[in-house]
Amino acid sequence: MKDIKVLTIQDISCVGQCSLTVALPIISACGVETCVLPSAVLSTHTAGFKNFTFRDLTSDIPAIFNHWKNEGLSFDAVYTGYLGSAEQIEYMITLAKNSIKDGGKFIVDPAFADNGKLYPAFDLNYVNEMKRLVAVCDVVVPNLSEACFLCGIEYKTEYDESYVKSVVDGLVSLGAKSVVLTGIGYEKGYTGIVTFENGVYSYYKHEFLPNSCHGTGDIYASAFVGAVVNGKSLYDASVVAADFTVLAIKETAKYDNHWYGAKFEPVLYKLNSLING
Ligand code: PXL
Repeated sequence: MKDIKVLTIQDISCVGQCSLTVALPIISACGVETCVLPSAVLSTHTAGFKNFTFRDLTSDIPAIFNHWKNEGLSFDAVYTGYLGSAEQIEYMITLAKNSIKDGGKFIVDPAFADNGKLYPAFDLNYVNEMKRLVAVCDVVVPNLSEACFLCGIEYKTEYDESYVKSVVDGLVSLGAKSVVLTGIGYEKGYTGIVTFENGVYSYYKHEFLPNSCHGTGDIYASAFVGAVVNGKSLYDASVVAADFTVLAIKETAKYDNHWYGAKFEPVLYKLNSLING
């Protein structure tokens, strides 16, 4: 049996169904050990709650890395999401260099923007630093807003395939080896995923659900990581993650007032069969 260990670095939003409270159960449900490094602790996420607390954990990272180094710990995959500061990006670069096993994957969800806007905690300096992380990753998993900020391309809500190709090519020219670009829809009622791997562009079209929920990017990226470490190709993992995210959004629509996150928990048991058939 292969003893697979994934490390994910993201914030703990105590309430909000995003980041670590999503990644930990979802990646674990894929049957792999999930190690965590909290980048920050917030009372809630920042998308709709007011007066949230924020504790940046940047200063804890050197001692944590040092301990892991002394213990000889390394990981089959490292997945970064919402970080606590621009300074943490340098630490993530070091982690990628020193703590991923041979043949392991470094997966980066930039997690700093949506709907063409930066999340409140981030600025253009953070975007610039994130470009350095994209340059060393194996797979970048941005939404269109994040990809446009990273590439310096105007964010559009209506576009064609050549626009999307220019965005993917922009990420590749930053150094990303593979790209999984989420939330790309060309027709009313549909959205989808564009993947780029080994010179090949692919597209998976799926239903667009009108009840948009916060945290679905984290659900998507977590299911994607879980599928990748189970040996799925990037395209197949993208399909698993999209189908799982759709299930979670549909589940959320059954509740009248659940505005701050997506109810992935009732459908979590379906994830393993999406991966293993
Ligand atoms: O889902 C992305 C995310 C993660 N963490 C925090 C957030 C958000 C989105 O707003 O605020 C703290």
